Amino acid sequence: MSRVFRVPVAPARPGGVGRTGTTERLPQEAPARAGIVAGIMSPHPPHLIYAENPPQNEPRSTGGWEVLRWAYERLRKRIREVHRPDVLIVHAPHWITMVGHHVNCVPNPRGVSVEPIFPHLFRYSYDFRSDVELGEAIADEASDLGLVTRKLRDPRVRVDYATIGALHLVNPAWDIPVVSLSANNNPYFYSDASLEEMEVLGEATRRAVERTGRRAVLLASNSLSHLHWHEEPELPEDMEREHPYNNHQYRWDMKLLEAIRRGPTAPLRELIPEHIEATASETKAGSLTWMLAAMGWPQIPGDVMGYGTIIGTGNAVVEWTPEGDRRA
Ligand code: 2X7
Ligand code: FE2
Repeated sequence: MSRVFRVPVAPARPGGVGRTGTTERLPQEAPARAGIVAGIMSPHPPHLIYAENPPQNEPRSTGGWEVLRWAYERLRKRIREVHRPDVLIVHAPHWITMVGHHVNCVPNPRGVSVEPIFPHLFRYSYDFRSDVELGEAIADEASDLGLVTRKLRDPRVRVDYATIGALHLVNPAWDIPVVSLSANNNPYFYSDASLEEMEVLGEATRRAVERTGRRAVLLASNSLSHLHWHEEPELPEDMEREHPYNNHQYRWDMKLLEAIRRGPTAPLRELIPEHIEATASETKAGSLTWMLAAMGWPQIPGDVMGYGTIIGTGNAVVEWTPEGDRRA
């Protein structure tokens, strides 16, 4: 059993991660380092899950958006074989809390998550374990640093589709415990109004991960350029209709992604708000800034594993590995 995780235990696969979050290492493996071992930009559009036809999602499809889904397939392998985290910490733009930063401290969230605009694509039954001890530690550290925070305890609150979407796409087995953070956001905020607070939330996250000795992977669950069609093709996965909303949006996504690929991350501090201003980017909700801040704005490039549009919005799967530990 992992030395840090304390929820009830279910059988674990050799060298893998058990249903309720236990991690069994193969005997020859070196002990895993604690801390934030990777940050992933993990976009959540419901189309990606719809296209995959997992058993948890009711609607059925004939596929679509393969290039992004193949990027997620490669990422899943890296999560299992290289990062091997105790916990996934996800910040998601569609759990909007107008007052304060909320942390889901419900031990076993379960229910059906429905995408309100695309309910015909996403009606997903979820059932997962929270790492409550770490969630509470993040909320406490954030509070100590001056943020308004709240620990969600009500199991009746439905988990939003951006949290479920990113978690499914990164780990469809759902066998790694989760900490889910809300986006303290307001549609009337200016484009970069909440980003400063995300630096603080990032710092609080890092402190809590280190204090509790977790090995954590962070997920920034956001799309990039965010203008999208208001009409859907009759077959939602008709790829003939899928392309960038316009070239301006696409060029700005490429500008951001080229800077990410070049590294280091520090210049992104200025570029992210400019990209938001130019493209109505979903990074406005702060997920990406939170994640990079938690990693201490590392001096490394990000690995852009894939990019594609979804109803015209820009989406990239990107991995940062702060230790520079890119085995396999
Ligand atoms: O939430 C989303 C998104 N971010 C992008 C595209 C389509 C649907 O939902
Ligand atoms: Fe979204």
